[in-house]
Amino acid sequence: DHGKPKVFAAKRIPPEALAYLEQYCDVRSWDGDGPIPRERLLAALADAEGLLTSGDAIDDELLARAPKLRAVSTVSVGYNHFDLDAMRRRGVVGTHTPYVLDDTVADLVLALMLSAARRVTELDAYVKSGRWERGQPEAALFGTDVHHASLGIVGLGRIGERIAQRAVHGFGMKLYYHNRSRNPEAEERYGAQYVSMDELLGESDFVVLMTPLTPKTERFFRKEHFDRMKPSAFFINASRGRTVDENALVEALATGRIRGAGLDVYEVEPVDPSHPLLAMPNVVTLPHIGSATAQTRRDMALTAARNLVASLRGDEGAYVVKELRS
Ligand code: 8YV
Repeated sequence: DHGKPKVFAAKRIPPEALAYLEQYCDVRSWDGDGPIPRERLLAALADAEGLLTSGDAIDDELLARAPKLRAVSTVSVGYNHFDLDAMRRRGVVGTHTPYVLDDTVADLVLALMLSAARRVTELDAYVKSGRWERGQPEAALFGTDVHHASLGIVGLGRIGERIAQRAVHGFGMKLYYHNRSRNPEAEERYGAQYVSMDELLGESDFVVLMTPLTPKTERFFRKEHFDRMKPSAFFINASRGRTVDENALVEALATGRIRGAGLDVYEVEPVDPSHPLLAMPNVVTLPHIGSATAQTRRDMALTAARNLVASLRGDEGAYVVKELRS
């Protein structure tokens, strides 16, 4: 492998992606179960020029132990694990995997909305536990309609637009959104109404968080936001758990301040089995699987491999994160 840049793959990737990477790079991989221990990762980077990761913190500590590192490619669209200032200071390129997962995540958000509203997980347990003894389930187990309800998307970006397409064209929903900046295409295409956060919270039967996790969005959704929501409303989060004050979410659900929730992400992951959210029948809990279909995870890994090779070769076409674009 003389002359090929040394790269370290800190997570297992599908064979197609590994084969692509090995065409152009001298690849070493972590092949253990679960995330690579931090010290093993730092030691593995001593002579690496490229790193493929999906969540390891790329910070001063790591960069100091990787003197030859030029490019980091994350197999994710979110890159809150990138310390952008540290990477910029050392001239390290960071890339991510937008677009390939937009529809898969949007499907999962609709699954969370439908499951929470129609009480799918609760009623699945009802049937499987033998409690369905006679006739129709009683009215106390009835759910909430999704069709023609109102949807408020906080963070209407690429994934948000795919959610809007499903909600508006598939379920006839009325769409509100709140963003840092306007999204005229979505307003045109889906009749999305740009409203204040207050108005979105007061009008929406479903509130969907789809913002990236940044210093500005860390725990931005708090008690005051839940207090503004309709008591019949559902809260859906498939972006990052740390965009919400999770204690405020627990309190809003425990006090009946909101009707229910559908969650794919949590402040700490994996979520602790004793976490109060897991004991709430009106909360649908999934293990951060928004993009986790075989096809999409293969596409993400291939995109990440291509990003890494392009970054190391100075080729065009890598999805460099916007804050690190030259
Ligand atoms: C990733 C995700 O699989 O793409 C993202 O940002 O949240 C998921 O698709 C996850 O981040 C990997 O750790």
